[in-house]
Amino acid sequence: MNKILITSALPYANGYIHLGHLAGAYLPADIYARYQRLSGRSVLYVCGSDEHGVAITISAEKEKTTPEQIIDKYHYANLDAFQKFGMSFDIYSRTSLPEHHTLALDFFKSALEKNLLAEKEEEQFFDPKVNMFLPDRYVEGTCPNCGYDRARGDQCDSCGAYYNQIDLKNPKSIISGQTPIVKKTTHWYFKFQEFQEFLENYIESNSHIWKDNVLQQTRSWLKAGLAERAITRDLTWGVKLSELPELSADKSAGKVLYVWFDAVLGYISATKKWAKENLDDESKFADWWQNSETEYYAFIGKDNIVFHTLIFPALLHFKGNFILPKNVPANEFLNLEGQKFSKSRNWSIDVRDFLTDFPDSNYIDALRYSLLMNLPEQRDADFTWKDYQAKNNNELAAIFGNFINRTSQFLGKNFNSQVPKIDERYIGEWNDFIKYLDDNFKSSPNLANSDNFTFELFNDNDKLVVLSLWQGIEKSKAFLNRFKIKEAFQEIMNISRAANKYFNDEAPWKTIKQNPQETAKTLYTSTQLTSSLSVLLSPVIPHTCQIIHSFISNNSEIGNPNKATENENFWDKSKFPTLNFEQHFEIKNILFPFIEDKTIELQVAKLGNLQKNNEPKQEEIGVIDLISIDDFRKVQMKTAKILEAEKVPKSDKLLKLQIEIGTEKRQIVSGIAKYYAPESLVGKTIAVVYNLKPAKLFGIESQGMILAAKSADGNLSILTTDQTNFESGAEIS
Ligand code: B3M
Ligand code: ZN
Repeated sequence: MNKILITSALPYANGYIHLGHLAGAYLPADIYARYQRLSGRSVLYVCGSDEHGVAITISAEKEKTTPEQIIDKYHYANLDAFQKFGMSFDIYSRTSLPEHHTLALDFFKSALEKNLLAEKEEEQFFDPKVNMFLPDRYVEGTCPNCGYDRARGDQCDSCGAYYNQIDLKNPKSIISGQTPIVKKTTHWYFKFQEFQEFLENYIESNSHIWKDNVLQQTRSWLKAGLAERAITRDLTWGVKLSELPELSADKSAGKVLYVWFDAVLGYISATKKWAKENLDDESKFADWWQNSETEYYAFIGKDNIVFHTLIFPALLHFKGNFILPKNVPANEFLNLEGQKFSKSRNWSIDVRDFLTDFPDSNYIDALRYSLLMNLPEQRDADFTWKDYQAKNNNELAAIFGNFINRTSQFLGKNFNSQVPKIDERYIGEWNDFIKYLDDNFKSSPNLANSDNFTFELFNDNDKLVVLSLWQGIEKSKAFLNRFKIKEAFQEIMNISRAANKYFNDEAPWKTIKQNPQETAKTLYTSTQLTSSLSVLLSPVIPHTCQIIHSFISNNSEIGNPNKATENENFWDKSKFPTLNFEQHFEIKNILFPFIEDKTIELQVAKLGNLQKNNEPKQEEIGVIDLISIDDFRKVQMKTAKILEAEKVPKSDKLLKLQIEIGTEKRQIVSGIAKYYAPESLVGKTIAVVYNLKPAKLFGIESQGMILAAKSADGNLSILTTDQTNFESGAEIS
């Protein structure tokens, strides 16, 4: 199978992403996606913001603003944080897009046509003071199951029970604080029970590969028996049923789809958007979702399990021709310094705050690494700053970085920073030894040994280190196939350990005096190990590996989306020697500088501290209003490349530009038509305001703004980068 479809749970655009989220559904999926791309598979990694649901309308009410403003604020902030953290999404979409609404309503319509929906009158809490029904989280009370006194309308956070809202004891409206009355309303129910047998078969046919925690929850739902579930709500925000002409207006008025019904379909609408933007053909989404050659993996946190193992599969199944998740590798929760993440107690680390304090890529990669090594794969895990420091200092710096910097420094002193030229037969022996291992031990890499292989040039150290390389690669693959991502990369780190030991045992600083040929071989091997490790660790520390690739002109990738290198298996190739003799090899940076105690202490002190820094006062000098650096930072600017430009019909001022910002594509409408011929703009690297709210100009959507200067005499010049081929997506500050 060569097509791997990966999704991560769509985060609500209702709050900033924190480290707990990363460890749950994002980092593992990104590592997996990068690994699969590096292994030569065709990967599509899809995510986006979940922009409906009552949590968002409640936030809007609390912040006295609109749901649109809430979702814009968090969508762009989270997208930016994800990009800086190194998430390699092929697309990060939004469920508020009209295309998504169309798709979700189409599923609803099909369910109606297939007689899978039942219309039922039911009793619901209603808040007479604000004249609205109170869905789900709009009401709090005492759990009918365990007595927890802050249970939500439909679910108890303490015991996990789901119940009928009106069974909640001592209900209170969270809007008015008053006790709601019970009133009748009509909703559509999905006949979930009709899928009981189908889902049982689906789950059991996958049970040998799914994680225990996922199976347990799913089976207990099946055991209790699936029941009808309401899939509409009385709300004004969401996918409105009134957009569906098939329903009579009086029935659909004031009704929206239940957020979970549309959210899971967000994966599909995002894929459609990707297909339209990248292949110019929306229907090509089917190559992924309606293709039995695709393996689909849905990464989520443990609170989303049944929505992905039962509800989503039921929807995919009834609609017809869709593939189902082959695995749903749900993680448990990450704690922070021994306690649950809590925004209200400021016991949290938002990714954007981390990035403000640690903007350099080595810190970001160290975060990825320490989160990985603490992934809550089997049970809840804990992130501590001390551990972050230890993982950076004792592992990334002391093992991986140290080996590479030693190799590079020794090469600088003794080999003119070039990969040493050695006896070709040594390379041949390396290749043959790998083939021997591949032929004999692939199914049991643990047992691999060199007993039956005849060496001519390899000494014991060479044998050991090449065996470690091979074993690390084979074992990592086996673990990754079972979604044991932490273990997979412990194996890769073991290669680093073996490489360090190799360098020590070979002691090139000694051999250089008596046996320079031996030294050359040691250093050749060490440069090759560096090169291999920079491929194998790319999924975890992509920024650093990209730097190494460029320093040593490695013709490799870091697992970013790149259709041009599809089918190239960099993972397996890194078993073999690939570097050229005398190619330049020089690592110019300390890859992972030490993190001092005081840096960490400062961060720990921030936790639980509810005092926000006062905004610096604005000073006034003359007529210029001075702004603080924080004000300036609110405007995010990035470099962008112009891919296409055309005149907007019937306007003599506007040009419509298609631009690329890193991996993202956008359209901007700009009032520069009088100053630039469209074709003269293509290929330029320009500056754009990245977090500007989209607007429509002449009915055309513009997603951002181009920076341009206008002189007193009315001349206009767009700002371009000084270096002509400067990359797009770079921060401007
Ligand atoms: N937005 C819940 C969450 O963020 C929800 C996931 C949707 S996945 C389709 O935890
Ligand atoms: Zn309870």
